[in-house]
Amino acid sequence: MKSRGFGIAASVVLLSVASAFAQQDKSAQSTIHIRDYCDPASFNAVIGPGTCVRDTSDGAITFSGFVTELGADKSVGAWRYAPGQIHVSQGTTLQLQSLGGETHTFTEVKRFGGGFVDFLNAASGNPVPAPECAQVVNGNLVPQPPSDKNIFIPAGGQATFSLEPQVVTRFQCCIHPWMRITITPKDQHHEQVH
Ligand SMILES: [Cu+2]
Repeated sequence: MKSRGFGIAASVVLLSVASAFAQQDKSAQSTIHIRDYCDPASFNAVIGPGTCVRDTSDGAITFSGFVTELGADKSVGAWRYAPGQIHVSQGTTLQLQSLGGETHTFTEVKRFGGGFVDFLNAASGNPVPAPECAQVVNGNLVPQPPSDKNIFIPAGGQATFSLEPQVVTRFQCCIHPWMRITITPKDQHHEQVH
């Protein structure tokens, strides 16, 4: 009798664990789109072949248009993570999907900063690189190698990122430093503080 009672209790525990997992599963994925609007002809002519690979049937921004907007705004709106801010449940996996034509990085940083391209850092007002993006060696920017927390995503590419629970995380592109996203846990207390 004793062992049967234990068996039932154990089954109940197992069932609630299973349903907790099922519940978590439902909200455990969040899709982040990585976007740009590069024009292959002009980007590849200026930066090099293969820099931009995309279908332009819904339009494109030329390299000179990109530079003009960057100069005026310190950012180019069409180069972005979408959304740029999310609240997630515990144990969420990010599904990263590039809808753009250039390579971007999805890099976890402690504080937002510049990336590893001098010109884009200067033009976007981020003179100091985030250390997770680049090291400065003899005055030159040396990109950090790809890793689990520094993911290089090619045009049209996909990747996943498992978030640590209960931690605010910040990600940026190490090429285009204005591409940023802040991810906040849903039950974070500081939401109620202000
Ligand atoms: Cu980028």
